[in-house]
Amino acid sequence: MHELPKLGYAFDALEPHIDARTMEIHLTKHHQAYVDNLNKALAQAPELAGKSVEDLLRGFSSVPAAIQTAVRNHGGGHANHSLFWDVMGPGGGGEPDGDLGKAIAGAFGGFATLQEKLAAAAMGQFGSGWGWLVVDGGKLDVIARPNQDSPLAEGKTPILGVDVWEHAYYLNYQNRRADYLKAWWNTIRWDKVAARWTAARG
Ligand code: MN3
Repeated sequence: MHELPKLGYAFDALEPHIDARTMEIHLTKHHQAYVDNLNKALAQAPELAGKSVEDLLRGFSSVPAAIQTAVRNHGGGHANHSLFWDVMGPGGGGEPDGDLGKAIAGAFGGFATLQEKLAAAAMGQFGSGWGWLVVDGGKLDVIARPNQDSPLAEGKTPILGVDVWEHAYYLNYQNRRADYLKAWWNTIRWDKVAARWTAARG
């Protein structure tokens, strides 16, 4: 059975950038629903028991057709949100340094350009979806994907992602997605992103 991850910080720890009420509803209602619906679907495929949600998505083409849509939506939702909570935290923000900082400079020219590209991708995502910084063939790239479509299902490894479903920001920002995106950078734990970058390169 898949389970909701423990948030490593309090619901109000990301204020004023993300408010406590949004965090609580987002984790305990939205994310919980993805977990519950994933478990419901997987009850029909006992051969997949014990696989991590990341492995399910990486091996998406071998998921039985009858539950592919559920794994894509709810498995994707579970994996995406688990990453999202992990790469944010109190004391976040600032700029990436070390190997990741160098890689960002090499791929995009600098951190400011990465911020512009990710904001543009996330703003350009019509309706619900995510903006992602991914590792694709060992290289960094910025993409947007609709709904809960996980980059893992197309062979890319996400190391940073921003949820642009309205449930992620509407209470505090209403229609101002750009303001939410700008504030979100202040929550990023670059040490967590750097660890994912190192792991993704093998
Ligand atoms: Mn969400």
